[in-house]
Amino acid sequence: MSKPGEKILTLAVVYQHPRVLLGYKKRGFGAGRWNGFGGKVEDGESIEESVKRELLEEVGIEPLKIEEVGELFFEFKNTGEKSKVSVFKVFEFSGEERETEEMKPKWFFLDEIPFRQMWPDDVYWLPLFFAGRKFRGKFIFADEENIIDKSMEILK
Ligand code: 6OG
Repeated sequence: MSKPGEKILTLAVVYQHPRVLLGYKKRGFGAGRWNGFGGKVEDGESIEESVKRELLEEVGIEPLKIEEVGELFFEFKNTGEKSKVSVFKVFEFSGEERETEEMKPKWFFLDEIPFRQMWPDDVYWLPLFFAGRKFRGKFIFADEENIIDKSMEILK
């Protein structure tokens, strides 16, 4: 369920142990950071359909096996923006990842993840993601660099 003023977003991370596929965001919100793939859920589409569309648009792959593994709530004190991000794990896909106008993809080994060039919340939940846990987190940001409050709950 979404609350008034809260944006509903998806984030899909392709994980094929021991590597993870991330994208370097070239434009828009979060530009200059490595992240999974995703964006706003549009009117009339399901969350899963949105994940499929974003993966095709941003990196040219079609997910074949996905699972929703987490929920992240974000609030930015500087802009008042609030969002809810559904995090998906992509186990299998077809096609070959390619660079698009929005994202430059790259495979990383788990011990090479560029946390310093990622959103500051990622260091708290990505380890849970790789450990196969389900999670719910809430992060209050002062601005795009600084977290002022957080909570993380492991669901399973
Ligand atoms: P567009 O605005 O480009 O979608 N996203 C976040 N991802 C992480 N790891 N941390 C955050 O902390 C995030 N806030 C948003 C959701 C933005 C994409 O970025 C994700 C979307 O996949 C604040 O349509």
